[in-house]
Amino acid sequence: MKCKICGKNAEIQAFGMWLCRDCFLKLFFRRVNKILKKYWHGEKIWVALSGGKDSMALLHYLWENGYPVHGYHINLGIGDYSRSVEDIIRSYTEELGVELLITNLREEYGFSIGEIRRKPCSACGTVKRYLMNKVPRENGAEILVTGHNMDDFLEFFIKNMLGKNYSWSRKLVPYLEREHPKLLPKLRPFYLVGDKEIEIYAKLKGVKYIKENCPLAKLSGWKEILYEIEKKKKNFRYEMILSVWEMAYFFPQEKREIRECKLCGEPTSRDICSFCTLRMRYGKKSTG
Ligand code: Q46
Ligand code: ZN
Repeated sequence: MKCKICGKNAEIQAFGMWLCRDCFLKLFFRRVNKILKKYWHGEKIWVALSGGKDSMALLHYLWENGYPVHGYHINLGIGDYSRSVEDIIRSYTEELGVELLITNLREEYGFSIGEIRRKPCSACGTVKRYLMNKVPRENGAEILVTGHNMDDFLEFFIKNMLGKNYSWSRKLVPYLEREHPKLLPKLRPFYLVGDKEIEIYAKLKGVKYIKENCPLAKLSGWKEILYEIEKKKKNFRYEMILSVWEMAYFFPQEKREIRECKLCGEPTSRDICSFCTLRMRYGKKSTG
């Protein structure tokens, strides 16, 4: 096979065509850079690192392209899985020379996700939203960058439509502005690239990441369906995400008054934030 762009030998099938290594990397860069160029204006970046391919590939991309990047990881306390994740993040950030900050949920707040029997993923979401905003902000972050990718957003979009949670789709955009002085703006540079493209990028660049999924993860199967459609409709995912991006602004914005939690002072729409509620139930009672 010949590369569709330069005519050299092609070994990669991505972006709806056969490509050589260099042309693949150029196209990947173009899509990620499109988002960064539009929404990044020199702020200090903190990447939320889960240890998976997306966040680790993002860390590599930002590091290689000279962004002022720092890493933040939460050890969620999900048995051996969390130990392996922390090890790989520590060694990879050290290899790249990127500053890393880690919060150990059990040691610092007295509970872990592995101990929560009822809906651990919902508690995990609360913990991540809270700490990923609070800890980097307190350490000088001006923007929080996550590895959520095109396929994640397409999956969220389908689920929101089927569940009639239309207003949730308002958030399915590459950049979320600061809603409160204590809430970091959020940027998703992988908005225009999906699992497949990131996996190829990670392989070509030798990115280190954890291959197993979290043992508590339940896969919905929607991503496989998207890839099945793409076998028949070239560029389906890319065209779809461009529509979601435009469409998201038409959905009604959720009206919520943001105040400060009476216990910890972090932004919330209630008197006591969901994180403090979790902590009171499972962990240390102090607010320190
Ligand atoms: S939410 Fe659930 Fe994930 Fe948390 S407990 Fe594991 S699967 S890590 S994205
Ligand atoms: Zn609180």
